[in-house]
Amino acid sequence: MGKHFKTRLIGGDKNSYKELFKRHKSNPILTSKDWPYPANTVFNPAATMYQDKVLLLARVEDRRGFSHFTKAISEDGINNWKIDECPTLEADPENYPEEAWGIEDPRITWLEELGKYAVAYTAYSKGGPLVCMALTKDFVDFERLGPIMPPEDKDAALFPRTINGKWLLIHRPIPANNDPEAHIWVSSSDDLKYWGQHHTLIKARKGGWWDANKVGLNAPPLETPEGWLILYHGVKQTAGGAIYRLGLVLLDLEDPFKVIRRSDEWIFGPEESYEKEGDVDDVVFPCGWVLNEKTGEIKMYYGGADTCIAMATADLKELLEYIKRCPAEEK
Ligand code: BMA
Repeated sequence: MGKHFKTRLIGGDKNSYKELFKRHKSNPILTSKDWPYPANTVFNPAATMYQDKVLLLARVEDRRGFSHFTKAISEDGINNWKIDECPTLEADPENYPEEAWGIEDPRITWLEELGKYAVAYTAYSKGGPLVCMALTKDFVDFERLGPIMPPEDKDAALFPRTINGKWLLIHRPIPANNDPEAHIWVSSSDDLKYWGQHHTLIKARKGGWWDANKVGLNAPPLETPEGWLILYHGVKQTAGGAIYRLGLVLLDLEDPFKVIRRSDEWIFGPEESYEKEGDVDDVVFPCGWVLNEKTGEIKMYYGGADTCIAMATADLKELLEYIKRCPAEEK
């Protein structure tokens, strides 16, 4: 039996893959039709628990093509969303010129040590996308820290606690030398504003791989007893366009600069019509997941085809069993 056959996802039938994440039957759970004001699309939401409810910070694109964030709160994370009547966090190009063409793809991390939530997001500057950060206690008032990574850089999220005295940020710079390869990096900081110790963490593969040439973080790192669970996307360029799919990585708990395991196969990809057809076809793009500590259920919130918001659930134990069977990262 080949090496790959030992680690692949096997489903109940001999010819089906196992579904680690199961789509909710009422997907898409939120679309622009649910919005209290006109919007082109709502997608790529950040997610966190806030006052025992699920809070999504959705990316909302207007008809200029610019994005802002609006929060939606629900008790069960599926129904009865209470959506802000107007944008929750808007680009402010007069004071923050890097936000000239909007703000995109937020990721929320609760920072127990500061008693605040950190929102890492992409600002679309005239010099290209870059990473910005804002802090908030209530998702009403936001304290902007400004740009923390220069262009081109996006897909950033903070680890929830300091490790060896440092804050850690995952992000994805794009090389400026026309090199098509974009890898996931990790950097450290004492104060959340000035970053260093830059290190390539997860490299895009090459050739025929589903995650060849371009990878990026999706949901913020999830702390588990086995290590930090990382959800990332790979972008495969095909004759029919790009396909955005998701994979898993496990990082060492006390040294997150070290990859322990990485899935060879994608674990989730565009299959349903709301993932395959929209403003950008063939995209599943989560920016957040929430774990129910009691049941071990993870709710992953994602954008479908850059147009709507969908949700899929997984069992943390199953994800860990799977990733622990995956190959150790080759050096
Ligand atoms: C990425 C990000 C996402 C988007 C995806 C597919 O580069 O900009 O916001 O969902 O492309 O268009």
